[in-house]
Amino acid sequence: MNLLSIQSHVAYGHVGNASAVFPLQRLGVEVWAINTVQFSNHTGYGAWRGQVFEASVVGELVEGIAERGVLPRCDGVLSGYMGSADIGAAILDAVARVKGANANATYCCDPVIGDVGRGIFVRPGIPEFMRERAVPAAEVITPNQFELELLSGHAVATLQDAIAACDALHRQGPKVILVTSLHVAETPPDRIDLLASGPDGRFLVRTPRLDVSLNGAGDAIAALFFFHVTRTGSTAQALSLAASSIYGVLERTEKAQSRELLLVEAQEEFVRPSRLFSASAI
Ligand code: PXL
Repeated sequence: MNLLSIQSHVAYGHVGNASAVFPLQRLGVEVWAINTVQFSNHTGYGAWRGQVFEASVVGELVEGIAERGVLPRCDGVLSGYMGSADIGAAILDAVARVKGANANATYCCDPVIGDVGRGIFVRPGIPEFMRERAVPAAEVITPNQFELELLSGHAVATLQDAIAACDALHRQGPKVILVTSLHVAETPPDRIDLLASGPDGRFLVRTPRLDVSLNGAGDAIAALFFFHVTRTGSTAQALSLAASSIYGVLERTEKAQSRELLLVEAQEEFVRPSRLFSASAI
């Protein structure tokens, strides 16, 4: 499988492409990585150095890849943290270009906007861009609970609310939705839910809640879910495998009390998760 991944990059630690690329490679994917920003570290530290790239860089790199004649072999595009709405537009141009070369290619948009507790952490214009342009262009989206609420305009307090919010987003285009972390009335305090909704149904995975405060887990889970759903065509299986792999990485990260995901140390989790959580139909 060949995937074009257009995301942020950090020199130190694991968010954006620095979180998504290695798990995909470990699973045998050829990743064509285009970086939208290059920062020293993720923005969750409060301070960072580096730059947001010009939007034209994305188009230029896609053009260079196209000149190699390989775009028809691109199976999908994955996007995450966009840096600016201009970059978002360049990403959608790249998606259109890939789909023009391979009609079977799909687009997975991780609508990175913010998180419960932290609020919005992207530049002004990005939330609107995600809602109005990126989500309608995507076959697969992977919002967290905060992003699900913001994109759908539905408050999500119960599982039924989450399902209604997903249905509202399905009506805008995406066939498959993964809600990467959900804590609703039904969720026991020591658990975390992941909800996936696709043509084969709606599924839930409930895992123990770990005591970690991290950035970048959503980026890795989006990449894993997109890979597995593309490979298997099964929303249920993709949810189970992506959730299990991330759980294994997070458990290892918690044990080590690391502030960054231990993606490299826990790499076996991508291939053979040490604990398999199966997805229940809901
Ligand atoms: O995990 C999302 C993300 C991606 N890219 C950068 C970030 C963050 C979250 O903090 O700072 C640069």
